[in-house]
Amino acid sequence: MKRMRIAAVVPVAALGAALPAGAATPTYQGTVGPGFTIKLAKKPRKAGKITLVVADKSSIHNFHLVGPGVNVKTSISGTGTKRFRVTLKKGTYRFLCDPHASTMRGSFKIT
Ligand SMILES: [Cu+2]
Repeated sequence: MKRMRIAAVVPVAALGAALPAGAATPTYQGTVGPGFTIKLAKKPRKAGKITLVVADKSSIHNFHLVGPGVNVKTSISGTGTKRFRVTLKKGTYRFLCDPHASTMRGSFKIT
């Protein structure tokens, strides 16, 4: 009978890096409007592909995400749900409403 070798304990950080290739792309939900509001329900932290789903609920606002390698936006007059597949890299990303960028904005950092 063969002897079983006990695998070494794998550090938690290594597990995170060893996700299967077919792992689902994480989805993040952005919303603009109603009223003068813009938000991202949960902020991404890690580099990699994501799907950004934006609910644009206003015909006077848009949702614009800009940062390293990314520049996507919904139209100001348009409304509805839009999906963007983007690849995040290290750095700071800002999301804003272009006509009201001084007040309707937020950011997140990929480290
Ligand atoms: Cu606006």
